[in-house]
Amino acid sequence: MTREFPAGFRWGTATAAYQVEGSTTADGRGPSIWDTFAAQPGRVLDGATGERACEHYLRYAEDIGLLNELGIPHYRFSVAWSRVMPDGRTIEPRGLAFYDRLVDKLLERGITPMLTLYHWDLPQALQDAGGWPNRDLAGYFADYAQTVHKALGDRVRQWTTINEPFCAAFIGYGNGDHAPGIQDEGAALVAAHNLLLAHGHATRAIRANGGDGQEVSIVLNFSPVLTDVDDSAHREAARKFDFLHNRFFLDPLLGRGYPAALLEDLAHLGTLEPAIADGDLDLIAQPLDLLGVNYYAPTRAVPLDAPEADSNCPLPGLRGMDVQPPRGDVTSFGWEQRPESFTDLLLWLHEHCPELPLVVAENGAAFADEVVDGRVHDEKRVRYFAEHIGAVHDAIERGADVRGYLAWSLLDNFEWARGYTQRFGIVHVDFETQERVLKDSARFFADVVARNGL
Ligand code: IFM
Repeated sequence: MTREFPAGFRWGTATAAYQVEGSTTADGRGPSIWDTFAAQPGRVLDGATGERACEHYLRYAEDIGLLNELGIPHYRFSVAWSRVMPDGRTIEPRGLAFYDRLVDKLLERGITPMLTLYHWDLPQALQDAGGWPNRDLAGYFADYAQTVHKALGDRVRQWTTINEPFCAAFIGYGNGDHAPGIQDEGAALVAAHNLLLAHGHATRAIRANGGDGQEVSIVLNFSPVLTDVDDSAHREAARKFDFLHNRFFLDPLLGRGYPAALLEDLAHLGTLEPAIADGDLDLIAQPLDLLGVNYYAPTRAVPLDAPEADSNCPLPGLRGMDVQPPRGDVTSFGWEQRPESFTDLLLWLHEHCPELPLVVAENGAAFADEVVDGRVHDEKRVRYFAEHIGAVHDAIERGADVRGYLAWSLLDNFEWARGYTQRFGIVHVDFETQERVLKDSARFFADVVARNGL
């Protein structure tokens, strides 16, 4: 029996500019923080960089051909700010022209483009001006958004401002594992606030440009929190992590401001509240058409006896709690596989913001795949997709308003600080020859799309 999804459900795959494009100096592209970071010894595993990546800049037509062959009707991609504006502020028409070609090719093949304006690759020139802790960047981002929207808004209807501001702020400026590699917890909170401001400004700019049927969203990554013990100490540990990971961004977007308890958790850093100017929270709370939801794994939280004790928690400013290792089946990244947490998350979101339709903007898993006789039998990924798409279906049956599911990722690609060691694609990429091979998961996903169900 097919477990069918609602009519019009959006199926697709996703990628991001720095992870797939390569051609990092072509057609006037300026350096981004990821070019700088990856060039620094010891930052990225094996010294990998995005210089070639999947050569999507050159092979985009071939890659769109694969989507077409698989019958996948949506493609989520991101625009590299430093291609369109090499210094973050001055337009480079040749960079913009690439996205023009990409969008036209998608439409020619009957594939709906879903465009993300920012997926972590800040122009280096703007980092030199202070990066996201500098609130002027919110205004520059709005100018960039308006430029891209003016060029493509006649053909692209689905706009996402920012992908996972959590990672851009907390990993980029907090623990420094991502570009620009800064370790400053107080600055990370300010960066996070400014990313939300940037979203608000850009949303307003896109809407001011006008256009029919335009949808504006932001994509947030969520990690539901689990505890072993149901007592007040464990509940408080989980609450702290949940508020910073899952509600720091969501609540202000919904017009509710930062949760009061979270402001208290972070008060000792002394940076967030002074960064919130009059009017900021109204600007951030622009009405959204959709919320993009990225889900990969839950987090297990425990309280610490001594509030100041060392913690492995990677989030800035949290005290008195720690995170535990994953359990059971894990992906090659070491992420716990727990589809029921995905259902719980979607149901919680539906309860927390019932008016806001959800789209799963990323979900997927990395495993060590091999090509054998021209095939990739990635049965673990097939199982992962079956279970997680099933979890989305469960949530819809129980009332969640989920409108789409995008698999991460179309292609194996540059997985940030892990370089090329984590393969998330439904298409295998040989990074030497650039040969693409459809994995079994690509055929499985194509079948789900064709049936609109499992
Ligand atoms: O590859 C990333 C993507 O860029 C953002 N979301 C998580 C993915 C897997 O780590």
